Amino acid sequence: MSVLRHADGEPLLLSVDGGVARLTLNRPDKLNAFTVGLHHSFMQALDQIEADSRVRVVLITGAGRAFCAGQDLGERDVESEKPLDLGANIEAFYNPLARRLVGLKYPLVCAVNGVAAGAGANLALLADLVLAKRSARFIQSFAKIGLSPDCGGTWTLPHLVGQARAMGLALTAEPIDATRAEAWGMIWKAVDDDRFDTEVENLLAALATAPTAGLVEIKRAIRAAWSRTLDSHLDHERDTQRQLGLTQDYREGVRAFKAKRPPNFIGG
Ligand code: T3D
Repeated sequence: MSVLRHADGEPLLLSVDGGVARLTLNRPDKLNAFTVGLHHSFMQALDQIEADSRVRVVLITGAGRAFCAGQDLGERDVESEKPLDLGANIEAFYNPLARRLVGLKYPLVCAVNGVAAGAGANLALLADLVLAKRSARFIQSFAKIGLSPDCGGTWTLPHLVGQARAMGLALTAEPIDATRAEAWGMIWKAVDDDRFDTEVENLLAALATAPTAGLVEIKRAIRAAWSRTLDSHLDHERDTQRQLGLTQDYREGVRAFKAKRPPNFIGG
């Protein structure tokens, strides 16, 4: 395993092994809440991941009992008379982060190992696949502190669960547990706590040995669908299939099927 950065006190850990880039939010005492330092580390880690040709899938998870409690409120001096420009923080950190995560070429998996609140909840909802421990909760905490969801939450929530449920979650800040989040289509799977690590590893191993070029096009097409008509999307699907039909992995997949043997995909 190659550990690119892994030092005590680092707010974010990154390792790359077996095609999987693992990002671990690492401020467990503060439930992995976002600080400026964590944001900077995140951007550097994404630079490293994007430059690493070994990577075929990206994982984000949290250290300790939480996934992420959103913005570290300790960084906000609400006693000072000086006005706070939260928009500047969103512009500098959360929006670039959201855009980079959504734009990642390879499948992005979030393993929600515990509570995900505020921007932490919405960070998870940007992933292509979200697995959550059954004991985990998602909380749109913003309404409790006079804010409105960020990190894409007012976009992802209605797309994922519909307006009524999005409104309910955001206006009340009621926690939703992982079982219900799965039932509502907000996440891919709620997994029993004792099976969670195994399920996450199985999923990562499957994605890291899958025909990567195909997965890249699948996520691109599904994400692009939100802003396209069916008619133009049919053209996109034709072009994608033409391109994928030229890959070694397509030939390998069909050969393996015909030979009744497991495929050995190279990723392109
Ligand atoms: O400011 C901007 O830039 C705008 C952008 C905003 C984005 C946002 O994310 S706004 C929303 C911010 N997040 C929240 O409002 C969530 C606050 N946290 C909570 O509501 C609860 O902690 C949880 C429901 C997430 C978990 O509750 P519980 O009972 O399991 O844990 P706890 O005891 O509340 O927290 C444990 C520790 O983590 C505690 O520290 P301590 O007392 O042991 O030293 C707590 O203060 C700390 N912690 C939890 N969340 C945050 C935090 N510290 C700083 N910021 C946090 N967000």
